[in-house]
Amino acid sequence: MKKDKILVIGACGQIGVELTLALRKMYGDNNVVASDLREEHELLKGSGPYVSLDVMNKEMLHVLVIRHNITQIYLLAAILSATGEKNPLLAWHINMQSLLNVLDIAKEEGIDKVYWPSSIAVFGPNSPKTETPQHTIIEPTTIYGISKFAGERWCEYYNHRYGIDVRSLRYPGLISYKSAPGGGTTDYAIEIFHDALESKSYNCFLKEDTYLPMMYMPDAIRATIELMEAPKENIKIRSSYNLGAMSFSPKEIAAEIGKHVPGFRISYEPDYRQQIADGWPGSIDDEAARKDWGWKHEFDLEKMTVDMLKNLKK
Ligand code: NAD
Ligand code: AKB
Repeated sequence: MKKDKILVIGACGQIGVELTLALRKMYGDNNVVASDLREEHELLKGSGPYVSLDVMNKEMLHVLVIRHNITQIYLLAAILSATGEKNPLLAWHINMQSLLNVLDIAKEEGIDKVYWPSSIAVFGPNSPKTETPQHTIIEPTTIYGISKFAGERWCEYYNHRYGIDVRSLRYPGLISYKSAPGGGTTDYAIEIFHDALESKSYNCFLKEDTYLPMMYMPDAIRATIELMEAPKENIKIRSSYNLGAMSFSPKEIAAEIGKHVPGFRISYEPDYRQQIADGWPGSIDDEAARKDWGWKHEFDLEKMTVDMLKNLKK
């Protein structure tokens, strides 16, 4: 068992629940402190220490880090793309200040490693649409994307200037069944499974031919852990790594689900999230992640669909 003491901030969210449980398996239950604004998630209850924390309260965060002898911080608290467009100033404030609080405390307390996720939302309408490269035009048009891009620059700055070992991934849309998604544009690809099983029909808020990069949660958790476990010298990119697995449209995922749910029908009623999706890549080139620390995805659309349906039926 490893000696590190980890703090997960935003542990009750879509990624946080699964990541906390995975880290507890690796590092020991008591060595992973889960924290969130919300009440403790059902799946976390009884699995290890839980602290109620507002990451915007820097003093409280600082005390927590000292009191628990924290050596690694995973910052997952954020406002996602769709929710962010409803209150841009709040999204900017939370997404930036949470990161600055964590980076600054990491510097003051000599924290060993920091993890902070970015997103494919850093890309904008002027970036190449297919196989979007690691280094290219980055002109995000959503407040979420703007905050992620600024966050990447801060991560790289703290690494170059203060030597903080901060690591980051540009996650695609993540699909999972254990904890609910938190207000993103890619959430349709989760809702569609629930509605297919409940009512055999889904009304999609994106157009049928909207391609987006996606990933199944087990791949995302493994990528996060592999990135964080990789030797320091392998981590060449200190802003954030492109990360890919699959790319599909609503029409394609509906057809895949239809193979297992006879009679399933999809309809389309695009809303404000269509504009967000239109500015994002359709697929991602993650060559740097594959080369630097050996990233390899396991789940494609077919395999993910089978696994999602099997688990949601339980
Ligand atoms: P989520 O919304 O499901 O979870 C975020 C959690 O943070 C929530 O439990 C929320 O209560 C908590 N939180 C919010 N404000 C807080 C505060 N002030 N103090 C403490 N906790 C607070 O989000 P997620 O999908 O789990 O995403 C986690 C991270 O990964 C975010 O940075 C997000 O931008 C990034 N990301 C997610 C996806 C995805 O598809 N889920 C894709 C790309 C990037
Ligand atoms: C969102 O849709 O906002 C997230 C993301 C891709 O960052 N799922």
